[in-house]
Amino acid sequence: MRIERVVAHRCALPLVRPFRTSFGTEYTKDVLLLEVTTDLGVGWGECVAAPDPLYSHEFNEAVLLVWRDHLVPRLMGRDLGAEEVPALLGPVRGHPMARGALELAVIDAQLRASGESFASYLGAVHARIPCGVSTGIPDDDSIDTLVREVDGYVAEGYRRVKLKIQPGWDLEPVRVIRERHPDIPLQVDANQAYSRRDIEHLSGLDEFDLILVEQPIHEEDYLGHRLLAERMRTPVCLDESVLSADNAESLIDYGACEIVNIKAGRVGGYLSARAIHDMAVARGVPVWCGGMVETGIGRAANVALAALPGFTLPGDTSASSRFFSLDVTEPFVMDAEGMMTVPTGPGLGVTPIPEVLADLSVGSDVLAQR
Ligand code: NPG
Repeated sequence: MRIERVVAHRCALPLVRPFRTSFGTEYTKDVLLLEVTTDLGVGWGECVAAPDPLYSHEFNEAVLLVWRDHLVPRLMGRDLGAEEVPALLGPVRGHPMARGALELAVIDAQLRASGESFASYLGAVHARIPCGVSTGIPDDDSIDTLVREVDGYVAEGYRRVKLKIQPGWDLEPVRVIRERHPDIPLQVDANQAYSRRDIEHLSGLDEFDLILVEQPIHEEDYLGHRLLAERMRTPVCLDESVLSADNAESLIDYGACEIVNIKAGRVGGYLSARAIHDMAVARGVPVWCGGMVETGIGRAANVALAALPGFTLPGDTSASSRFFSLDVTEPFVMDAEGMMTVPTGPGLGVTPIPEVLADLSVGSDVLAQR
């Protein structure tokens, strides 16, 4: 397969409600969709970077530059298969979200041409996956607002709820939600908002029967997470700290985490994500599929990944309607049982709807052309 043209589409999707975390608030989803045209056909990828480097160091303008000057040139002008992409991009350090999106688009092009689905290519074993939902911190800091939002998700049928926490917004909101929904599988995510000094305080979460506490402490503080894991009954899960299969294995062996959140963008793509999954399965460590407010392109890929056998916990794999009234693809829908169907069509099984893409696009850049 030869790459002939690479175009980045800059899109802005209004969110149905602001999404607030300990690192910022998003009102729109400003996303880069990558269209790779090859001699076999087109493939799509989605980059999970944001406009600002708040969740990680990556951000959209930097991604465009890294694609154009460092990553795409390594793939142009050669006959390649998708499996060669990680090695070809390997010499470039860092920028996992940029490389993951490019890899995804190349895989998609290859699979569309061969007729195989992305799920089958990854080794998926489930036709449907359970849907979890992530709730932001309410804009008005009101527990009543959180309660209304969570009640709505539970009524819709979500199988698991994740609450965002930060200092000053933790034990109380979690207590209220737990009392209203005694049986709902519940977990919390701090996005690194705490430190080792908060271990005793965080242990107060133990009484709420949570599935896990996600990335409570700074991503580089492995000892802090280990000390917390030793102190808490609730399993400690890592997100931002996990960058590759090797580092995930180290973190598990070190005792810094008992569960792993796998986000393909954060770890450099779906092949790396699958390698982390395989390592975790071999060690009996549960994994789940994280979300980064993806459009239908990234959501399709996540749903396929979440259908691998080791994804034993529900992921942040909500319906498109959780974030968007208008998605770039056909929307992903949750059924009455709180499940979502894994796409079976060639490649990702979905493509941007041209008119919708045109409506949501705020510009595009031709990054390479032969
Ligand atoms: O369901 O797609 C989703 C969002 C899940 O909470 C979620 N993602 O820290 O995990 C996170 C958070 C996030 C969103 C991080 C956007 C970065 C960007």
